[in-house]
Amino acid sequence: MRTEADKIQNFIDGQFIEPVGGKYLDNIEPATGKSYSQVADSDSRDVDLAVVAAEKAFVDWSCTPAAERSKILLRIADLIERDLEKFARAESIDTGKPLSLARGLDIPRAVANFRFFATAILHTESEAHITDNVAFNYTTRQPRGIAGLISPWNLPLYLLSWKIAPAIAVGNIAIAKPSELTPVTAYMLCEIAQDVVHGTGPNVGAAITAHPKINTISFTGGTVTGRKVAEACAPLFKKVSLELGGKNPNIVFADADLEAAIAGSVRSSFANQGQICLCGSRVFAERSAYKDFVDRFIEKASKLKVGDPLDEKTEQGAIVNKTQLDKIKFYVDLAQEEGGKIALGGKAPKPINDRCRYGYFFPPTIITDLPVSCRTNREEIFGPVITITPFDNEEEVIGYANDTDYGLASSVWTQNLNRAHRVAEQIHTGTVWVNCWLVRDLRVPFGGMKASGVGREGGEEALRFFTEAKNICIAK
Ligand code: TXE
Repeated sequence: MRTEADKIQNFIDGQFIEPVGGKYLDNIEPATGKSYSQVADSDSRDVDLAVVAAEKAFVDWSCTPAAERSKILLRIADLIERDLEKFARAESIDTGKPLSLARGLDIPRAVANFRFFATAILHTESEAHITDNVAFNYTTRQPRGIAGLISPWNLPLYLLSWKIAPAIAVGNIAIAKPSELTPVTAYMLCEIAQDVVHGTGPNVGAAITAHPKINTISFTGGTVTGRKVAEACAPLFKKVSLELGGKNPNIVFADADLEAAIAGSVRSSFANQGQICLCGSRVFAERSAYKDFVDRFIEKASKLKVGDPLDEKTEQGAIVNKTQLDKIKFYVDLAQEEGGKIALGGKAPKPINDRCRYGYFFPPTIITDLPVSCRTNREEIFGPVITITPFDNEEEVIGYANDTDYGLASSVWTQNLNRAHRVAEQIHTGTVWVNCWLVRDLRVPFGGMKASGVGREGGEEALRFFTEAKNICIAK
């Protein structure tokens, strides 16, 4: 097993190799602000090499029986699980997330992703359609070929495995491009899996989206980058899945179980320092419960322990890099200019400890008294900064919830079942959670509406995305 201290090379055709240009980027540990390894700064020449290797590998892999492919994926899951602690530690160091979160969520979920798709391919059904006395149709689903998988830094192995597992399960070859900010666990995964080309988005990501032989692109990242990916793929008619940003509403009605709503909302606001696309960054509380909700929410959030990600008691780790930290600070300043009141947090904390003196930390921050349509309430901050706004009735809050370019996820807290259905029906998001947050069944469709993306991942949707349907029509 590779360790986090290694020089991170590309993995092509079953071997670790130097990037063609011989260049490397510093890999910074967010908790310390210091470089602790080097990552290949590849370019289109490395992508070309990966494509040549992928074309060769596709010949055998696409013909490997499903039961064999399934066994290999299950073995990958077992190996990650065997080294769970090593993967979790590497993920925590690389991203700044609390070790407990990497151990409890990121890595187990990567294992689950491989197991899920390993077994899913054993239970698919083929379609047949009989056209009266005229013809008999059957539909085959073949692997598409080479899939380019571009993933972000917030949940590195979790999101990469969410793409790799279905892509290879159905017989494609995957070329992965992990975020240059968090390359380590993908590097560790190379010991057991496919082609990985490391480097920046403009150099490697763009080369993948432009390569004519990579006909399938699955991308998770920011909306601005998503637009560039879509622009690059459209003229080449690539099949594209885009999972982009969110500005997710979290609606608390006065009839909710407030204890549960507060615990769930604090979690959805600040998990992974608010750096999950599904985090609920706009909280709306019904006016009759508003004051009680805000007071108790602040009390609970103020107890979250910001600390060294490697400390077992830490609940809030470091922000991924300086750029992201500066972005968070910018929005906190903007919120105040827009009339907002900082009810909690708002300033970088004193040094956590000696090791983390130069790390990128920011505490849970709550902003109240902002107009619903201001920039702070419309733009994705992607950090531990949320707003809380009162509302008077259902119709009003549905309007607020939908008043954004994004449409990824939402949460609704109420004990009134009819209301839950009514509101869920009218919110424009790909996922609506009622009285919960981040409950994920791997079989359900996952993705966003509007500027939050195109297409769906998960379960059957992913198997369909990574295959090409062909109908064969035979006259009777
Ligand atoms: O993400 P990028 P960044 C949001 C969040 C954050 C903002 C920017 O708001 O502040 O995006 O973060 C690769 N062609 N999210 O800049 O750039 C890149 O190398 C092809 C939300 O880190 O979108 C990385 O592997 N690929 C989000 C991946 O795209 C390109 C998670 C994502 O990076 C590319 C992360 C290009 N031209 C950020 N440019 C979520 N929804 O989960 C970059 N990349």
